Amino acid sequence: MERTLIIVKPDAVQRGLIGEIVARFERRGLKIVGLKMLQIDEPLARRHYAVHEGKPFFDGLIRYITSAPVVVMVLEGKQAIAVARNTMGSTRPAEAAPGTIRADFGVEVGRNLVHGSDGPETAAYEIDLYFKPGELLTWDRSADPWIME
Ligand code: DAT
Ligand code: MG
Repeated sequence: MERTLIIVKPDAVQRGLIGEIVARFERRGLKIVGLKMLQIDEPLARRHYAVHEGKPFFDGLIRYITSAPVVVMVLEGKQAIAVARNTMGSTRPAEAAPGTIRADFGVEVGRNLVHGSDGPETAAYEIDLYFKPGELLTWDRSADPWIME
């Protein structure tokens, strides 16, 4: 089992797409084990996007992610990181596959609606940024045998 950190970004919250986006991950079969709404402040944004520091889009990225509330959640499942990433679609919505969140709701890389961890180490780092261990739930979902063999 893997866990991944998802952020429903400020543009998606402002556009009233929280439910739509959460539903897509839920329907896919990923299990929600943590979920909350918050507004990311600049220090947290800088820690989250530390790997992008110094890139030309960094300042705009920090302004964007701190500009309004977000919904953060931890999803669990087999290959949860890859499954969440392909539910989201490519970083650039214009190049994302139809049916993905970024393609269905976005056009620009700077307003791409959703974040998902890109690997196991990143996921562990990012989950720790937003959730205390006690905020993540271990629970049996009755639909699990109908989603996973
Ligand atoms: P992803 O969010 O798909 O993991 P990433 O980690 O490469 O993509 O970049 C983080 C975010 O930074 C991305 O969601 C949008 C923004 N970004 C990336 N490349 C960019 C670029 N060339 N111009 C503007 N924003 C960019
Ligand atoms: Mg990334």
